Amino acid sequence: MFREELTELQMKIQIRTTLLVAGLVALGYAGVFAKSPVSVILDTDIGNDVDDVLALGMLHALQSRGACRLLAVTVTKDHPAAAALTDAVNTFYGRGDIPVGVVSGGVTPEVGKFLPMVDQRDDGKRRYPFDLKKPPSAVSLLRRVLHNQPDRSVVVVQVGFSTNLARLISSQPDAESPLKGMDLVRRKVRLLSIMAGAFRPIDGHPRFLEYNVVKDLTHARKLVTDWPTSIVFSGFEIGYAVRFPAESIARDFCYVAHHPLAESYLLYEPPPHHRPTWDLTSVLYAVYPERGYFSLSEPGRVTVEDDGNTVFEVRPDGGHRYLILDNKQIERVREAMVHLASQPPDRK
Ligand SMILES: [Ca+2]
Repeated sequence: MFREELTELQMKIQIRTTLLVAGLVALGYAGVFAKSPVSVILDTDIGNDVDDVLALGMLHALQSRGACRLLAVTVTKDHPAAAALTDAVNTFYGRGDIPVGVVSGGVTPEVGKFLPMVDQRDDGKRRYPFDLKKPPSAVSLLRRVLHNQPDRSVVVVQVGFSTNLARLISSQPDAESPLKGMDLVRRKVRLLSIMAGAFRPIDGHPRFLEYNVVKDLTHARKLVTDWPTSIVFSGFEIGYAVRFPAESIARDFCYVAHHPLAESYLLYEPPPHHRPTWDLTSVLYAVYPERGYFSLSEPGRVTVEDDGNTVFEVRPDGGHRYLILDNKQIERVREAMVHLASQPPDRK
């Protein structure tokens, strides 16, 4: 039948049917690719290098995009302003209710280059408001949060020292959970995405002692040996190969007069400085493992030697892998990080 011969009614029916089918196809298409948000816990030494602050900002952008849910942040830098700045950044992104836990007897108690900015005031008002009172211990908070999550659902991102997570797997049943820490992690955690170690030569040096490992060597060795889930390592060489462009700090964060990410960056090292993106890589992999930003090594086991050197041995049954990057991926990763780190908070 020719189109001109259709009655008006037939035309309407045909159009509505076409729209209905197109709608159902679109829904089905979206359904195939829809993914529920990744539940993330960030464990960070925020206050030492500045990549932790950018990594936290990225997690907020990813949460705004529905890609993840930040359940808690635990801190391994043993200075009170580290938790305060974490809460201030969370508050900046409209999520000051995310719980923050702190280490006791941890390493790097010095205040560092940018934590003091959390106490700045403009005309008597806090530049970066926060309302953190007395934060709980990191291990208690980790136990509480994990206990309340569905089994095998949580991705832990560790971008500092191993103090909190090594203590977590040694923890005993308590008011937060009837499980021992090891069993709690085995039951609730799906993956540990960790910035630690080095798996390729750095500037020609085959043996490179990476900061996160050597600063708390005892707990790093314990974690790498005993942690009961898969671990994906972002070695020093990965973030070292992807520099955050100083131009982005100057250009992309100006949507507010004072931005905690940009200000931390500038206080850490004045421009023009293209900071390596170590901690950001572990966040990007944790939330978007399937997007090809990184390649993965074969499965194997990492061991931490007495001096902190990390050695990877291929083993088909090993639960450890490390990230690999080629030149094309470097550009994609950098672009994703720039967009995510500089994404404005949700409008309320
Ligand atoms: Ca860090």
